[in-house]
Amino acid sequence: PKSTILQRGAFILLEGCDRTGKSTQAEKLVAALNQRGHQARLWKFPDRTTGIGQMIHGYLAQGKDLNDQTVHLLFSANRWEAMDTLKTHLLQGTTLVVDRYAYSGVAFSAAKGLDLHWCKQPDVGLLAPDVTFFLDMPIEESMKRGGFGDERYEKVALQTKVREIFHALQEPNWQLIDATQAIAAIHDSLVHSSLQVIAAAKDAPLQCNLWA
Ligand code: 2DT
Ligand code: MG
Repeated sequence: PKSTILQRGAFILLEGCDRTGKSTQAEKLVAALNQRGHQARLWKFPDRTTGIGQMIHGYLAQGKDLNDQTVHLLFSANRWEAMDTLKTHLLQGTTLVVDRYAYSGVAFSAAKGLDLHWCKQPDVGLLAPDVTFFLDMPIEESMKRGGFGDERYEKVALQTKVREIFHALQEPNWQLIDATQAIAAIHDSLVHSSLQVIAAAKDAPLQCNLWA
């Protein structure tokens, strides 16, 4: 009898500033991959459903004041507490489409004034994405999309700094996406690239070496 070797899923990350279309594209990408017979699921950071996630939500919704270092560590802990689940999904062959990750963690905290090197340390050794699609557009353009809401970080000056830091964090497996394109055009290129990434990742070991 033929033995079947389980092929792992890919870790596909979408990053970018607010209102660049990450969540829209992440949902559409999961649907398109499932339609093509790939098991795929969406994961979002921060995950506001956990105890740590609820503390983060209280802070973002402006109700609760915490110092910048504490919030930074909570966001990181919110990723660490998900690691076993994410690894299990990937090893069972499920591709994960992740909406924000440690790059958001560093970009927002460093934009508030924390040291960039310090910011990276708590996330060292997390699962590393197989690809990062960075949805990029000028902040003035994203503002035109109905403006920002009431959460703590939804301000032009901060988002402008965040965008600069994102650019400084770029790695070889990042793909820069012009987020001013039509939704369908961005979707098509994300599907195309994701299928290649899934094919390349399926026989590769999991990489638990972010920034290591
Ligand atoms: P959403 O609008 O996507 O829910 O994000 N953030 C996010 C951080 O400051 N650090 C992190 O580690 C992550 C994942 C980005 C809510 C805000 O939280 C910021 C916007
Ligand atoms: Mg938001």
